[in-house]
Amino acid sequence: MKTLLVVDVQNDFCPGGALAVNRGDEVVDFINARRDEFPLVIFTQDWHPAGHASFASSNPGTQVGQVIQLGGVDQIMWPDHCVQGTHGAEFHKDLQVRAGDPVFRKGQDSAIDSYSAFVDNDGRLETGLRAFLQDRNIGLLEVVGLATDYCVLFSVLDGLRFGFSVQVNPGGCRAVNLDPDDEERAYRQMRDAGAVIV
Ligand code: VGL
Ligand code: ZN
Repeated sequence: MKTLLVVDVQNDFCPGGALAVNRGDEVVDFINARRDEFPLVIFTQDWHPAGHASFASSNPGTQVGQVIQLGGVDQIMWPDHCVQGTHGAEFHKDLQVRAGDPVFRKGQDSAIDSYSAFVDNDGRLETGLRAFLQDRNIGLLEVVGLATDYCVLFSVLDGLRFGFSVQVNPGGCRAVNLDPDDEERAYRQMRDAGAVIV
């Protein structure tokens, strides 16, 4: 049984949002149109407490886009985004999230970022997604969402690392592209790690 994993299709990653992904809103119709092909659709939300350590505003003297060390790992400084309970953290209003669809929230530890839907960036705390999938004998994921070069990328790499078969559907993904080559590099990394780009 193939499960659709929809990563971070939230207002702040869409045009007009705090960390807007170019044409990020285009994934909404694509995902809505495909969701009925899947018996199970799982959503994630980037879900930061105010003052989260990944925000430039929480690290005086830093600028958005700068890389600092946080808990022993590289951390890009982001604008404040997806703060718990704010409009920016809500799903895009047209995204079909139905009653009963599981939602996993990540990035809730104020001290460490979490790009992956599975585990924090320092590899310690899991979101529960791995156990959820294993308990239901789900071995195959199709991943879509925002952004290709961060949360989609790391979710895919962790999914593979945890033994799942992972497909990525570019029609349902858009990239931040801090560097214009980031999207292409992300697809290459995912393919090299064993993902199938459909
Ligand atoms: C993301 C940057 C910071 C993402 C989340 O969802 O791709 N990117 N936080
Ligand atoms: Zn974030």
